[in-house]
Amino acid sequence: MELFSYFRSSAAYRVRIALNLKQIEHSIVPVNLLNSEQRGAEYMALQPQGLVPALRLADGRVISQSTAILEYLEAVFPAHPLLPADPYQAAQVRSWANLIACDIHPLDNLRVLKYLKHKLGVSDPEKDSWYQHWILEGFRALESQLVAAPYAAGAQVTLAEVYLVPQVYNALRFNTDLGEFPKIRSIYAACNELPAFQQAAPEQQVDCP
Ligand SMILES: N[C@@H](CCC(=O)N[C@@H](CS)C(=O)NCC(=O)O)C(=O)O
Repeated sequence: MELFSYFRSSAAYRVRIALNLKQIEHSIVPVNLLNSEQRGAEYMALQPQGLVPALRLADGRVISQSTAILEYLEAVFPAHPLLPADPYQAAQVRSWANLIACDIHPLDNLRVLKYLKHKLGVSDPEKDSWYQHWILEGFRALESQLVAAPYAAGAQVTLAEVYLVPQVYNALRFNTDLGEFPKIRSIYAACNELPAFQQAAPEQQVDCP
């Protein structure tokens, strides 16, 4: 299978982590967001929203939306499960993943930041403040719920880390002060000790300059 990815896309980063954790053979096809390749006719034919990631299966079928891709991988490759067996704990993990995927990430997406800057005339410092605001608000709610022993839900790496690590990476890239989040910082550090996370990092991607 092929993952259409951009090295700094946190939605693609989620899928790269899961592919590595599940040890699924795949190749990465870079889509350069800064050159607007995601809006080119070739890519739009695969993913009509013009967003990465998209996963092309060996038979040519395509899945878009990182959450749908992750659910597909979990269903087809159940080894190295990314959800706890207990239904309540699984719901908690999904809740944390959704907090990031639905309530933080879309507000800080490239197209939103471009709209703020180019259509609404927001200055760079104001744009950065917007970016950090939504991360801090989401992380405050998340921090109070996490177990962090050593991972979000306990001893098992789950979808919580698949969503959290890319979001923390982005927060740090935009100089967000994470001092008030000791659990989030320790989970991030613990995950970055694992080869699956190390190999999925933006710096390891073929399209990283
Ligand atoms: N909900 C989508 C979000 C995908 C998304 O926002 N991708 C970003 C990169 S993280 C993107 O392609 N942005 C291109 C743009 O904004 O033009 C998913 O989870 O796959």
